[in-house]
Amino acid sequence: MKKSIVFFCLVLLSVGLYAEDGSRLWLRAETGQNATVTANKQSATINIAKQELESQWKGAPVQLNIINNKDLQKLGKDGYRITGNKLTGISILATTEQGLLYGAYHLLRLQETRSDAGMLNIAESPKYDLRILNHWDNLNRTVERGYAGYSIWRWDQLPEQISPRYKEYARANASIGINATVLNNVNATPDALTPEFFQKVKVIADELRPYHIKVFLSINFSSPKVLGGLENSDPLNKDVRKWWKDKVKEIYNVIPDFGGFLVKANSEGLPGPQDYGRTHADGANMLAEALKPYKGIVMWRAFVYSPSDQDRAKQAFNEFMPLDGKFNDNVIVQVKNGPIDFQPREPFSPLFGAMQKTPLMPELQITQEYLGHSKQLVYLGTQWKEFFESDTYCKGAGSTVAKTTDGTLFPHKLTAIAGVANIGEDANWTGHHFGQSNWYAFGRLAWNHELSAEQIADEWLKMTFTNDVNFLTPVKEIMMDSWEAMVSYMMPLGLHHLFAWHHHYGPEPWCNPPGARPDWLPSYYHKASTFGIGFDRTTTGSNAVSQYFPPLNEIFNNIETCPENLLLWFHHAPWDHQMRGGRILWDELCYKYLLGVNQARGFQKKWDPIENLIDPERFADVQFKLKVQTRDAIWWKDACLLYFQTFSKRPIPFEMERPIHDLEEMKQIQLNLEHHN
Ligand code: GCV
Repeated sequence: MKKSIVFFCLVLLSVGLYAEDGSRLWLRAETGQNATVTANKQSATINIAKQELESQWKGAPVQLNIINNKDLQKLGKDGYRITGNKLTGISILATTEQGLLYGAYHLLRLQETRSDAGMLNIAESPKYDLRILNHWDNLNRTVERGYAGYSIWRWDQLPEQISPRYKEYARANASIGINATVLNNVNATPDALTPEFFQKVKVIADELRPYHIKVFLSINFSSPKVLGGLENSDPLNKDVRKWWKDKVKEIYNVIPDFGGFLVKANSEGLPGPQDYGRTHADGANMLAEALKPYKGIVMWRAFVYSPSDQDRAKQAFNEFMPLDGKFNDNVIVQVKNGPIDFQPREPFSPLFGAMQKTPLMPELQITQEYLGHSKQLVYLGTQWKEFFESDTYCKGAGSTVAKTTDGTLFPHKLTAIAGVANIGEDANWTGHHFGQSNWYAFGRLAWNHELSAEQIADEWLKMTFTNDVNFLTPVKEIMMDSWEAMVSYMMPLGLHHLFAWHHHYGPEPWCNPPGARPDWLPSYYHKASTFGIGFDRTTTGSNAVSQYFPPLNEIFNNIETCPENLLLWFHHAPWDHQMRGGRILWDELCYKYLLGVNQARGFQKKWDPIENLIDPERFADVQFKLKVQTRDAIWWKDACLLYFQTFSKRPIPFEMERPIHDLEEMKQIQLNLEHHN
């Protein structure tokens, strides 16, 4: 009797211990190893590196040494060397404490991915100096375009109460090399600059500091007027300039290693220097001057457009190119990967490569605003690799976007990259278990954009789930195909912005509510007519192609040479346009939508057989979401094809699956997803 109770308790305990909610992310190594680890210096950061290794490393003793020699200096302040062998002993060497921390996480990653055998001789340094997350978290804890619950920043409890999540967040970021974070939404309120708020920020900064993560804030350009009671917020007004200097001093008194400001100005209705007839450079330089004595920086966003006759895709380039070279040296211009807005597929923004006298930092979107929210499995490593490897031709062939921003082609003082975070209070942090892979991939690519998307997926799967090859092979295939599949069932061939305007999840190519801004409506982008479909950005259209360097401008301009995956981005093509594979455009469009749907179905087929290889909780969660993904892929296909068919007036090719919905039925769907949440 007693024995059975003990057994029952043990079962309960093990279920409790191993219940899987995804909260441990990719940091699931066994603890309690008691490895021998020594260090030649002490600090909070080195102690973390030591403790991580002591509790997880299963090999011979590890030495952590700070050494200042030329070889290590070449690796920069975040770089490190790992030498030795897990059977005889390992040395991690760096010039700084953070170098040792990154080296420790590297060694543990090798162990967890079974790559730690043999003699190690590793030298690493990051491609970008600043690897920063942008949280679009509001002070009331809602998250703009966030799909993982409320903000992890508990502003209501701070500064008194400290959530254990802050440390876990810092640890996860440090483990992939992320070294900075912007805590609040770029759609910022002046309240983020009050003394009370700084006390809350200070507590978070104190929690993140040992993990070498710097804290930044987004600011509202009107703060001097709204918060300070000044007459205006004109950047050339000396009272305004003084207000910012005083404000910055106040921040640094509380947080001495504060990073600086992220600014969205004169964009989507937010205030900015243009309200006073000044330029973006005037605004950015005013803030840069205030931050300079403290080594703070300004990240000024180039995401600007306004409803006008000018193609939205051209506007940022036209506004920022004349300002090239006019920014202070502690300003960096933050540019979204594409010229519109994180669409499923965009060409790279033409500012990359063109703006040569100003450092630019790419902004990627980790949160899946336009890529299925946290309902769909879409691995973005492949999308970001396409972006990094795109050739701008600014200095001849091979001038990739990566090289224009990482200091290779233009040696600026600052190099940086930002990712819009997908993190929230959900137990699994990102809403979808596979959303974690995008957070992970952002960190790894920010460290080294030359890693392949496949290697990153492989690492993440091994650390997050299992090293079992029967799991890894099919699931890696799902991840590697997932982005392109989603492009196919949502917006193939360069189509973009076909979303319902308020929630950006489902299809509404017909969307046209009274009084809406034209440049927020799908018809502005797809321009479907009885003649054809697509946005004419050629020399005879909006001429956006001219913003790219030769020969790319000519390649994009010519319908015969334009890559077919961007055809309808650059061309308004007739429905019977002959595609390279032999089909006419309409048939190809039908084929692509169906291909995407079939791939989504394939993901379900690949997922189900791995049931016994991982825990039942995460298996079932992902299985359920893959069902939703396939269902919604069919919704996208039917809605778009039935709608575009009203223009093409052609049949769905007879050998292809027929729509299972009616257009009117599709138009009735109203998702109850909050705008901006
Ligand atoms: C933070 C898009 C999003 C907005 C976002 C904006 C931006 O328009 O829909 O929610 O606002 O981009 O990047 O500033």
